[in-house]
Amino acid sequence: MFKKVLVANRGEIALRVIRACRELGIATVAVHSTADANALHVRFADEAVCIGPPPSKESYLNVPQLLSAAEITRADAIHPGYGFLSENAEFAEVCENCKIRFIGPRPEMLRLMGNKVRARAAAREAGMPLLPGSPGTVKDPREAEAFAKEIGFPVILKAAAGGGGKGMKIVREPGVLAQAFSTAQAEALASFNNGDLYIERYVEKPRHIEIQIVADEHGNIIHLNERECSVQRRHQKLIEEAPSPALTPELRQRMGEVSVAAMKKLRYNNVGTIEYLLDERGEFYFMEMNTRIQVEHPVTELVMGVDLVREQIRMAYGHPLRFKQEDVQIRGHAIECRVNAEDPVTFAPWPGKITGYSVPGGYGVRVDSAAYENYTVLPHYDSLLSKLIVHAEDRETAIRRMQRALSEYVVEGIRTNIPFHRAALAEESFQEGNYDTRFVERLLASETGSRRLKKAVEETP
Ligand code: MV4
Repeated sequence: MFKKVLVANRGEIALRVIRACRELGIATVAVHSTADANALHVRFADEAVCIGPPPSKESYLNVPQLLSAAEITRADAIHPGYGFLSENAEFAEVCENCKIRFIGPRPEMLRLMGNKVRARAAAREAGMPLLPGSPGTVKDPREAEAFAKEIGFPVILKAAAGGGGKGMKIVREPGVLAQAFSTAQAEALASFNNGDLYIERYVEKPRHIEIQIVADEHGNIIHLNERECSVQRRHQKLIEEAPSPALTPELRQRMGEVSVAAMKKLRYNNVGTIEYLLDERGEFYFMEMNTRIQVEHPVTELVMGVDLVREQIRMAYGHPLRFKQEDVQIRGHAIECRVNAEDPVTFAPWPGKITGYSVPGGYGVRVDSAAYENYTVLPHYDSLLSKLIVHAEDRETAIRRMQRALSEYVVEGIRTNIPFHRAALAEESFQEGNYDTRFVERLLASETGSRRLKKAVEETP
């Protein structure tokens, strides 16, 4: 096994990786910015190296500093967590050139999935269903108009280098397509330094369903079923659950089988997630693939009984998968609420010092967090404070358990979105499992939703 892993991340995911390493008997190296000197990941690791000032560009994204830290401490692998350098093919390549194993897929795989046009073509060849759209990059507004005519309106323009919702433009009528093309191209160029666009039929009220893939270095590939991630605001997921209330056992099996067959064709390795849109007719379409461990991986861990980070590290070392598809099955239901340091009504980030802190616990409750009393939430990084995850025998019990856990959670000194979660879980559409990607928008616009949110804000100490 690896002797020492450097964790190129911070916050709860750095802790999550350090915990997995400790259980595997692997020594750990934390890296941190000057602002994170008192962070929990620094305290829980065996060693720590300061890699620069607070801005991510100069610390957690600083490749030379990270590699120096790995070399000085003689780490034999780097775990990138999520975000930061986790999907950066150049970083993965530099690691391998320095004889340090990158815990993730091969660099070519990161490169392939990082370009959404190439990923889409590869997905089609590998047999995954796609929405009607351009087979490659759309060069100019005239070509876009020709495709739109073929596909039919509404259509969506997406950036090849985008992903996670950045650089998308919905177009509902022919008259505004050329203008939308120019705007999307300019935005893509400014954000990603790549103005390439592609076009697809637009699905009005989709659900976001993603399939978890686990693939070893020997060609063994299985799926761990789906996560439902439709509760989002501005492409930031807020609540995830597994299994999805929208899937029948037949559809679940089909999505899993199509995904595994495609991953075998592409010779995918390590953990990954295939993101699908599910339309109102129950048809699913490949959107993109995430080549990293994801924030919401715990809901899969709880319902499938698999420690995903441990398996990820074992597979990166070269160990074969320890179970087959028929060995894993769904047990009960899990829900995750992302607790952010932000205003519960405006969603504006709310960094600051946590003056009082008490976490929920009890049967079926898991809290993945790097927060503690007197910890200061920094303005330099994302506002995820904690992931509150519950597991229960069925969905109704899981919702009740989450409501109970949310009511126990005390965070003083800063604002959090705990009141939002209380309002969301009280929604009839959520309780019925009858929601889509417009859920948050509808909650905030509705009389009952906004009243519940206001009440939850008042009732949250
Ligand atoms: C779409 C779509 C509708 N039709 N593509 C947003 C993130 C990116 N991964 C894909 N996204 C979408 N692509 C077509 N052809 C709607 C979205 C979308 C969305 C997807 C998943 C979860 C939340 C979303 C919120 C708005 C739009």
